[in-house]
Amino acid sequence: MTALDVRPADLSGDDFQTSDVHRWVHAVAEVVQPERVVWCDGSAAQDAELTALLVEQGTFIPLDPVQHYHSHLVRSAPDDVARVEDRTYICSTREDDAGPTNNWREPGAMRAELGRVFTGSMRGRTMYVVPFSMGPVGGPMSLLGVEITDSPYVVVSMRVMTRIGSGPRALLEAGRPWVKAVHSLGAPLVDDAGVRTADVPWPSNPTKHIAHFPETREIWSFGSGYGGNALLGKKAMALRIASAVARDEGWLAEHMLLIKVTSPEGRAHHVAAAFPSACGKTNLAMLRATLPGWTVETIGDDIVWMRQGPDGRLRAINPEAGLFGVAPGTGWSTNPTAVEALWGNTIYTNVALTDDGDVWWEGKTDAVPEHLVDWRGQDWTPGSGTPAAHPNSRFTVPARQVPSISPDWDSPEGVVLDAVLFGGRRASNVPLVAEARSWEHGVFMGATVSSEQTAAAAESTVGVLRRDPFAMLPFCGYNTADHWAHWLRMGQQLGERGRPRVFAVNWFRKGADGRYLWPGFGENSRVLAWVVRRLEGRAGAQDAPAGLVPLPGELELDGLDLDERALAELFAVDPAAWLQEARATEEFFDRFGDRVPRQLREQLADLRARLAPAAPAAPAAPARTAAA
Ligand code: OXD
Ligand code: MN
Repeated sequence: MTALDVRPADLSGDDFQTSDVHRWVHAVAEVVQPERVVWCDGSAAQDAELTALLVEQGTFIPLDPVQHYHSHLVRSAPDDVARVEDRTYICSTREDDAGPTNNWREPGAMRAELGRVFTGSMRGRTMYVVPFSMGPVGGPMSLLGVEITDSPYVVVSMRVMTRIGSGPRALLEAGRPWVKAVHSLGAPLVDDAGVRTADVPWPSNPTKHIAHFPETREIWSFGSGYGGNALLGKKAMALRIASAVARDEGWLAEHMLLIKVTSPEGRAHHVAAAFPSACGKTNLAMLRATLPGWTVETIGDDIVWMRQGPDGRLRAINPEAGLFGVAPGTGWSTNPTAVEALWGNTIYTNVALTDDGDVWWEGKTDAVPEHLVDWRGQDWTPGSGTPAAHPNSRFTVPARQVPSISPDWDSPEGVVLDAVLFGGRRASNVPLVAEARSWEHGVFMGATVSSEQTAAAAESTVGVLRRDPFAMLPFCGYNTADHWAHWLRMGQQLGERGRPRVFAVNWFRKGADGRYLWPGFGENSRVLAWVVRRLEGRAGAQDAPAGLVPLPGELELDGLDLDERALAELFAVDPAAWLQEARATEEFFDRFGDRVPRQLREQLADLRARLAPAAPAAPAAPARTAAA
């Protein structure tokens, strides 16, 4: 190894020796008892060594180097394929600080449990120490972390997803604050009696714990090697821990994409958007505008950190350096930009392998290959009756490879944020687009993000709203109602001039025949154009129960095959259905008791008043003709 390579008993050779990091690494090593400790420097040479090791172990399958420069396929264990939300814990001192939508564990009890499972958990393995930065190294909005892991797959993935190496290390040595993250596969190679067993390509443990201690800024993850369970800079640190830090320090850490939208006149606006998982965030982040003259550039596809800048405006960064995207459904017809980003330097997990060393997943191409090796490593044909790629299979790729990446995607000071969108997968009620009437109404829109359950769920739950406030349900590191209060406080702190405008969007509304009314994908640029025109004061709106919707003629629809009836249905208001939704919202709010901010109860009362029979008639549908 090129970096320091020392035994736990000999950590004094490390140049972190006087720092908290050194003491912590030493203490962790004493518990997990690795065979050796390797400090990761982020260098290409170390990455090449680890890649060679992963190939040798059978974890990495090298892909055809002509079609896929420096790219590899990994197959996980079949029972370690996704985040484990039921094993994900928030360990705040008080249960109320975790709230009813998180799994709470009393910190002392959790530490005792973790002590049991982590003791000796790295026996026979190498313990890697990965200093990393979320956000540009040394940037005013960035945060440092150190992940300890016994998975080389995690190290090479962290090198793509975060900034690791000497830069963060120098800042740690200078005494900057940092987040402690410990990850173990829970698969020691040497047992209590000292007997060694052979390794497997994807080690893991049937028992899994993903524990967060927001008060001490610590993450302890055991038993899983997959994605958000193991790449601890992402959901665990950049959302769960960072959201709690942001609450304390007056900023925001959110589950959002971030784009730059430029109008035909060349004016740029930055837009962040929160959607629950699997609602097409990556597609919107890489949208190819169909509306002539408009362009969309990518800044981030999953996480946004926002802080008030020196000029009083809210500024935003993407704290990640890579994409950990869901492969199925990302294809030449739905997101060609993402597919183009995958020209090389990509780690594929749980996708299928073609006979000529290429990768494939459902939706990558319209034509389905005649024969594949599926994500389990078994022969597959179109008649197999099972997916070739796991539905949660992933690509891990550097963000700089995305062809639509904005030149300021890694600006340390971030970009000024002009608008925030909230969206869910809503077959009914929620119109294509509506602007919030006020900051409080915008927070209400975020707090009521939800998706209707589809036929994939049990029949009894079809149509039932699954709540996902701010799209943060599995990612908020504290009480969700306090998160709403924090957004209200941020609005006050930012003031009228500093805060972004807020919109709700819904690409998924269906007609009476069950078909989607809106084509989505590139055509969503028409909605972004209306949002931008609102920001510029150039588009009119009318009041509707959901918010301010486009005036007739103000949504640019030229060249779109959308009939009048579909357009009317995209904005139709069914007061009875909305009142039913308001009742469901009240029940949801009641779960949080008196922690729900008064302003959100007022917004709910306001919605009901707008739906009362005496309220003015529903707004006219935006007419088909373009205004611009
Ligand atoms: C993700 C998710 O992996 O939201 O980004 O689940
Ligand atoms: Mn996500």
